[in-house]
Amino acid sequence: MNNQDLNSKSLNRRFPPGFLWGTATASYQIEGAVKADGRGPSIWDTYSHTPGAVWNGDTGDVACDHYHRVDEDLDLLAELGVGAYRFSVAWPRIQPTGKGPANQVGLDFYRRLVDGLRSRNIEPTLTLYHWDLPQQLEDEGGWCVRDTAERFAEYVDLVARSLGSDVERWITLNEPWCSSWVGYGIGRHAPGIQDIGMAAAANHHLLLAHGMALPILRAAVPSAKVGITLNLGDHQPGSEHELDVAAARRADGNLNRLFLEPVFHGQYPQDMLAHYATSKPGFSVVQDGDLELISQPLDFLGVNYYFPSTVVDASRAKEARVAGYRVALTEQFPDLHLRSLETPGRDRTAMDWEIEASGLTTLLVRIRDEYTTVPIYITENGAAFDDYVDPNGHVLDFNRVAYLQEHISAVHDAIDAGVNVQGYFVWSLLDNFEWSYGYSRRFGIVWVDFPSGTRLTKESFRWYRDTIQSNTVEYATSIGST
Ligand code: IFM
Repeated sequence: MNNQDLNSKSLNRRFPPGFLWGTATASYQIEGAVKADGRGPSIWDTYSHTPGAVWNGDTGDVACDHYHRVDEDLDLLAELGVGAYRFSVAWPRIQPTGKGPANQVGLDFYRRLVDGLRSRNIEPTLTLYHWDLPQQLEDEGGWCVRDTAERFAEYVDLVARSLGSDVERWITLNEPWCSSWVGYGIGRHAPGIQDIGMAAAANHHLLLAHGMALPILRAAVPSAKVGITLNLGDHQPGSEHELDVAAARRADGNLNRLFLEPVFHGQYPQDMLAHYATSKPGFSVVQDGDLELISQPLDFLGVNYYFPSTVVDASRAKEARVAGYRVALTEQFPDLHLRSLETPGRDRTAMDWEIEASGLTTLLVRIRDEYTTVPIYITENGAAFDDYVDPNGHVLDFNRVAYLQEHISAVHDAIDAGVNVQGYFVWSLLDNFEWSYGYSRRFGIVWVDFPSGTRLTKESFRWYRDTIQSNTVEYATSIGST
């Protein structure tokens, strides 16, 4: 198709009645108050206070001070008009050392949040683990040891009994790939360990924790809708060369199939088991019965999508350069023996992530075809840009509006293709602590002035509010003329 074949048309696309619109945050990224009311230290407190670990030496000590501004943030959610809010519970607020009885004051905070949501007709969607492992458990081996999965199950029981049926949806884990491979494999997240064998063991123990939590949640809250949130991507080979196709398959194995296959098919992918066979302890930690636990039925799958990837085999970087790509000089995971390509002409976010919404549609269709037909919620999608408050006091983040519009349209494309997507959550409500990037990357649809904590709604907030109200997304697309 050439340019003359293209007609630009504006379409309004309606979402199914009851489609759930939401927004998401996570405890360590917004709460602050790290020493308040008996909260214990987490691995992210330790990591962020390690010199050189986080940009500018930023920490989550204060963050958005959400712990003290929860009512103001609830009012923002009401103004936005969302049907659901996804937040996470900080394990060290509930069990300061990761074990033992519940710290009631910690539970009270989340009770107040849940009640505040319900009184505003917003459905709570609760993530039980968004990376803030109690430091004490890390000192005893962290996710590399089986015991942490057992401790997680006990913690889940405490939270489930306390908040019970007032929480609509329960998400066991957020992005276990990041906890395991980024936290233990390359050390760019807490606890900052660089050991591929430990990362593989953490991968399994995180999924085991998910599996152990499921019957506990179902027993404590029979009405609970329970799922897991995975960060997934669409990996394309830079060419049809068999080495590049194999490289894309390895990248897909590490990010996607190491999680989707055990959760939905009760097995780890054979090619990945072979790939990590010499990394110890690695997947040798898997015990009889674990995969049965991990693959118990779910009520939904949470999908976090941000960007697609194009890769070639590391040995073919030169050919890719000749073909016009910019090629990464190094890779996060040398053992995968691949190089990422920058697709010429594709825009990028402030995270340097390529913007390509069709990757989300491709991914969703593939999940339906290869893994599951349970309802899917896009539990995170959004973008960081170099926002600023203009002289009139506005944040006119039209680039974020465009990003959201394209990606919500891509979700609609998936629904049109028959994928059972039932909701979408923007990441994130607030600018917040973006892990090793500290406060240098802003994902919020609400600006946060970090020195004062003042909130200011951005243009994207108003655009998303209108989208929710109309239950449609308007977008300009190029459609081939016939
Ligand atoms: O900020 C994170 C979030 O905690 C997990 N998913 C990706 C987001 C953007 O990097």
